Amino acid sequence: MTRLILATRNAGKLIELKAILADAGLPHELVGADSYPDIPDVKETGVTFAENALLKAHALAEATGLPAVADDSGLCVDVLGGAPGIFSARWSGTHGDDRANLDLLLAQLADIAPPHRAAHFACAAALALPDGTHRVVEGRLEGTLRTTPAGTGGFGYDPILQPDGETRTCAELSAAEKNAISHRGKAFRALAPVVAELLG
Ligand code: ITT
Repeated sequence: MTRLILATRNAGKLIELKAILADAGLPHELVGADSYPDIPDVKETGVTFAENALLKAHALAEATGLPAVADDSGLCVDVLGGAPGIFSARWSGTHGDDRANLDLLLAQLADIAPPHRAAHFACAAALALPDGTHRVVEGRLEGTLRTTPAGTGGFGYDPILQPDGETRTCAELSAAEKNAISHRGKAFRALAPVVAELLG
């Protein structure tokens, strides 16, 4: 069975990726980057989700000699011109402090009324092979930002993003419900046939 490395150190993402790729029927052994603790973190120097996803996937494929998939994702708020965008994980200054990131965003939007709180999650999903071959695809989840968090599921900004057509936030959906409509679900379901084509 071909081993496929999932180039993420975000525990919430890793859980979603494993479920999405397993549901897509990929016959590969899926291993998180934490199985390779000696590999240094990749600097996310790209200016788009696609560039950063490719940086992460290539770095891990080169370091391990195995095919790697990565995502770069974030929340894009219309009234902020698409921010936090690629800075979503470190919006408050501390990388990965989900609660501080969410609180800062809510404070910044405190005076913005519901009709102007449109936002979307975006995800670029990349596959890189040790020989340098790569592919990247993208997915989105459109919605509106709540004024107060609700729900305990998911991670990151899930408690404040209410998908269009839903009455619940992403953090109030089950894992399967979120994966069925999410930016990450859409991107990795599009990447799965590409993985199958390139890796067999
Ligand atoms: P890796 O780079 O190791 O994968 P990371 O958390 O740094 O982990 P990103 O650079 O892609 O990942 O940043 C993604 C951030 O965007 C994440 O920390 C959340 O704040 C937000 N985000 C992305 N997808 C999300 C989702 O499905 N639900 C809620 N927030 C999400």
